[in-house]
Amino acid sequence: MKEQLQKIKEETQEQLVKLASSEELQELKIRVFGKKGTLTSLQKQMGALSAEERPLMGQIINDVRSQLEKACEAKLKEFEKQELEIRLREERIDITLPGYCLSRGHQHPLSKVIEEIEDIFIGMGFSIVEGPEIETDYYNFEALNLPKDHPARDMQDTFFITEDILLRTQTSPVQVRTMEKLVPQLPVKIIAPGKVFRNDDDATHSPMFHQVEGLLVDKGVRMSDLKGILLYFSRQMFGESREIRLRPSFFPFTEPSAEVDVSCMLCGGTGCRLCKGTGWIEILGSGMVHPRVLEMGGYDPKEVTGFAFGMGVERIAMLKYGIEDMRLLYDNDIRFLSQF
Ligand code: 2NL
Repeated sequence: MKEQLQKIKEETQEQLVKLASSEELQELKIRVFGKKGTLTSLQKQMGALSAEERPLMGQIINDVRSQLEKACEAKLKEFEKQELEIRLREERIDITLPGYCLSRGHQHPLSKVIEEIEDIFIGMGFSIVEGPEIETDYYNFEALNLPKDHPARDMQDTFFITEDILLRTQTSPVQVRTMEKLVPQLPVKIIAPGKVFRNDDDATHSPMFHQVEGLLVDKGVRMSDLKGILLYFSRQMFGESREIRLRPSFFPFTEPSAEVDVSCMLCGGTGCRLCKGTGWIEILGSGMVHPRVLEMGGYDPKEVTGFAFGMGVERIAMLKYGIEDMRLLYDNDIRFLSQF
């Protein structure tokens, strides 16, 4: 038995040296100390020994067992250290590597233009007001002096939801609502930006587009105030050297009415493809608020006067950035949008 024990000890020590991993060590431990392991089997044979031999043999086997266990333990520590070193080497994070470039989002060109317009008018003391996109016939037409038989009320231009409810065709209803709220306070000095809806869709029209309207109501407001404010706006928006001109026009909600041209931002007024040789580009519609509209807002047209104007944001954005096709503003092609 002693010889057998010696053999187990030597074999185990030999194998221990050759081990390549902690998994192999685990297998070896099972082969030696396991239920059917070599050392365990030897201990089981002790029953065949005499009563005198048994304690002595037991002692020797236990000594060998504890020696081998210690050796295994040492080997395990060695493997663990090795494996940790490998992992540290393989998983090391190089904090000097450059980071990934995150692509930052940015504003849509239309949002930028709306904010720019707002900022210019905020600088002149105007407040920003917003209102519902779904409106009543009253606020969208009636209160703006659009008689029942006016062509602008036609089904062809307006998205009706019911006979009395519709998608607003301009942001003027917001301004009427604001007058109602503020009356008799003065001045009413507001900018109303937002989405508007008209029933047409082609290369130059979208069924939804954006408008910014402005309204100033106070005692003694004159056409020259309108012209001064629009000249300042045009120069802020399109450059200090711009000039403007007012052309007589017609809107049901203003009298007199004027369309406003700005000297061409491409050629400076000498005539080019953009201004079709005229040197001027139309940017907005305006006028003195019609007395009936003031009345509908609750103000007395004998006491106060006002001017108003409205511009299409898409048109302003296209002129400012030289965009040729309005549909580019709605296609959401990031290659186009990221240029602004
Ligand atoms: C255009 C012309 C315009 C107005 C809008 C307005 C609003 C009130 C009273 C009177 Cl509450 N007028 N708005 C006035 C003149 C022109 O828009 O071509 N827009 C794109």
